[in-house]
Amino acid sequence: MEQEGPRRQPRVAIVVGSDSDLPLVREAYNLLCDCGVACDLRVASAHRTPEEVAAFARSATDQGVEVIIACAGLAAHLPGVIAAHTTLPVIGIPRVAGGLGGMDALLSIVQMPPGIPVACVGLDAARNAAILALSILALHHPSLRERLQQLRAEQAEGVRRKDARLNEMGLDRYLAEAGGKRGDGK
Ligand code: RP5
Repeated sequence: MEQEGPRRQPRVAIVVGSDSDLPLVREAYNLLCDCGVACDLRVASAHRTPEEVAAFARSATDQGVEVIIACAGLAAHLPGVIAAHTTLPVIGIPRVAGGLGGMDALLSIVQMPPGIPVACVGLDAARNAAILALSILALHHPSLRERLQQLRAEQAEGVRRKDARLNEMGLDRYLAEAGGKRGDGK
């Protein structure tokens, strides 16, 4: 028999290395809030405010946080440093910033040395970070499992709508109407 999940509200913390990362994580924040997840937002830098990062990560479990999303650009050690101070799952979002087009942040997050792993979504992939956090939370919060299924169903319906519209309008009219807005999966 399936076990009852905890009654408390699921909780995620989103940490950004700079306030310049905030526009990128807005979609993750909004999606999590829409799903009824309590979402703490912090600006804390692994190199500019290392003490705050460590204090946040060490206290996160006691604060009821179940998953941490950490976004940073350039030499993006924030997710790894947070993971060093907590056993909670940490999802890194490598942000495209600076002259290397995000490759620096991507490798900093994905290439964690053995022992302290972090999950890594694609470049700027804030929505995927939120969905992955929901999947982890859904292990103990059955209502989020249903919400994830609903999100997938809506996504699939969006693709079907586009397919029908394409076949109704033809390629040129479809592209003119879409005006470059493509690939959001909605
Ligand atoms: C990283 O450096 C931050 O996460 C940000 O993505 C990048 C640039 O920071 P700012 O110079 O905009 O504060 O630490």
